[in-house]
Amino acid sequence: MQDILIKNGLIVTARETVRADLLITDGLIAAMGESLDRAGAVVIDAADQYVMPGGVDVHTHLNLTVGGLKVSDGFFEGTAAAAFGGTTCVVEHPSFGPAGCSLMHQVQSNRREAEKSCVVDFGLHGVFQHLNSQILEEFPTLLAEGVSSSKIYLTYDGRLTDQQILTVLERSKKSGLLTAFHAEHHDIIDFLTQKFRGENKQAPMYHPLSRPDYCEAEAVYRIISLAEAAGDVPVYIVHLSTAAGLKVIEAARGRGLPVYTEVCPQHLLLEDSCYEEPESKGLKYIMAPPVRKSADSAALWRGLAEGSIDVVATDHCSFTFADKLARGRNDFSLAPGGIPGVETRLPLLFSEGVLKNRISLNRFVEVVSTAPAGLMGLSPRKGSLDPGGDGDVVIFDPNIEKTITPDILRQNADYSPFEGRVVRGWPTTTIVRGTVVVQNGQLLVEKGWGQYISRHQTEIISTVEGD
Ligand code: DUC
Ligand code: ZN
Repeated sequence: MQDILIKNGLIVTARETVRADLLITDGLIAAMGESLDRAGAVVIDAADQYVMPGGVDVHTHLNLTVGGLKVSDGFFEGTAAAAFGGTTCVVEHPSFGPAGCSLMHQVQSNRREAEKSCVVDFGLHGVFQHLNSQILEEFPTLLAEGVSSSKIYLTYDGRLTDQQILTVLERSKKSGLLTAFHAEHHDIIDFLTQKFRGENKQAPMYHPLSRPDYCEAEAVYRIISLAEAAGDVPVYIVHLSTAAGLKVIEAARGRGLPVYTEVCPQHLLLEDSCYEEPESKGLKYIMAPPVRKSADSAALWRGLAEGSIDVVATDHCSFTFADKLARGRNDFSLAPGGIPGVETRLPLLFSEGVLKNRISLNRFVEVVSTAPAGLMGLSPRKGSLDPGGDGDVVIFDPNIEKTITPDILRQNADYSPFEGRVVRGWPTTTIVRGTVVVQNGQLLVEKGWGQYISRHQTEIISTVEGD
């Protein structure tokens, strides 16, 4: 493997911004300093560009199948899109598996598939869909296999009851596993959806109305209460979307409870008027939780800047507009939920966050790379440019201006929910473990270059008592 020397760039990490060169040897970060030299190294000139730790997206569904419908990308196309967007490691949330399957079932089947296909590194979350003694016995195996977090849904058919959640939380703390939560109140959503159907209110604009903000706030409050009862167990709320939910989280954090949160670009940048786009185009934005109001996005930006929101991930789940139309034209609730986003996360957050002075440049790196790597048990390999870590680097040109359209994106989707938005700042080179994966718009590695990353117990679960 050839050494790589990145010269003349501005190094940006969560901690600092320095003008320096960066040396990668044997796939690992070796040194940062002025006027570095290395015989035989491939030299990349990063003049006028930022050199940052590779993006870490800890919420993707690149391989999801739901209701017999598979997302449009799969691990190869999905991780190629990630690499084009400056992301060097993803952590996939697998779909629910066959009824009654073991906890390891979805992890093992997704790992087999991903190892053949990924072009960036990947980890896997576990997913709970029922609970029994066999599942409880699998907790240590999960961590031993590098799966240090698992998700519980409060909605959908695979949701757990409060009693089951208490059991999982208690056992997770003992076993050193972090529990992530999809926080929506199932019965309210079901009730409102049926009510709208009965009134013939089936256009996309009824999607956010069927999942009001109090559905999220109630679910977040319940999760935090259950975690408190189970012994102040750390919890991670995925895709927070509302000011009401954030308020609950901030109150809990104010009381010292270990509650961590992720937000996605769609909830920072889109407004619920999108559901009224003509010709059923509102279906493009069917996702759960839905796009909210501008007051919600404003609160989420504030939380991100102040630190009560820890991570920006994507919930990338690339159902095509064609599939959404085919199923949801006459009833929004039948359209598959999810949007593409893994490729546009860094440009959108830089352009809308840093350039609009909502977050600093170092906070940008923190929320797209360093914090998710730490919370999800990927550091010190991922998320920094510290010597000894993986040589995962994105070179990012802050002056490239692009208008987002599906044609300029690598992702295998027939639309982008951010279509028409002009952004400044785009990745030009993506390096994974010291190998250039994307440069000058070309994918330079074969399918399967990405490696499975065995994640360790996350740094926020410190009170392991053994299992
Ligand atoms: N919500 C979505 O919109 N898609 C995938 C999973 C989810 O919870
Ligand atoms: Zn998701």
